[in-house]
Amino acid sequence: AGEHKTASERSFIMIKPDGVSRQLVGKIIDKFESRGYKLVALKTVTPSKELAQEHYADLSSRPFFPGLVSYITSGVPVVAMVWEGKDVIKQGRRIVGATNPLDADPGSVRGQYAVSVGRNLIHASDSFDSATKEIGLWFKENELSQYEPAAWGWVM
Ligand code: RTP
Repeated sequence: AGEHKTASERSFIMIKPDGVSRQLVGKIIDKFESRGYKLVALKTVTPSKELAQEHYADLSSRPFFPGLVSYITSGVPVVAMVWEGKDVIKQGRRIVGATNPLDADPGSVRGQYAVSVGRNLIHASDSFDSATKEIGLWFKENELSQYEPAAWGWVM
């Protein structure tokens, strides 16, 4: 379990269309940036139905799947990001909070800004395997930046 907990661990984080519409992008990015994580990639994407279905393929048999796909493909862009750093997959899930915002810690993104599971603002990879799959689905290799943040030695 420890082998991926290095400074090079990466997670795919996506601000969903409600986060963009509600102009919460800066506040959300700040939580990752000020924790010390390194921004590796960021872009807006207006997802196609195919991309949304592929991203949520594991949930395709769930009753909320069609509603989830329409939410993600509302026509408002999402902000797709890759963040890197120590334990970022698990810590990213904590920053985001529980799936149902009513169960989310008040200091988390969902606990601070949302009340509805169907409009829960943000996605974070839930494992090393999903992070690898999702980064590959949303980004090309040459969209992932390689650099050393100035503060990296002080925070990681
Ligand atoms: P995400 O993948 O977006 O980070 O969310 P999650 O792991 O916390 O939750 P997951 O179970 O994977 O569900 C994915 C997204 O589907 C929507 N959902 N709606 N109406 C419902 O009961 C319901 N349940 C899940 C949410 O947008 C959830 O984030």
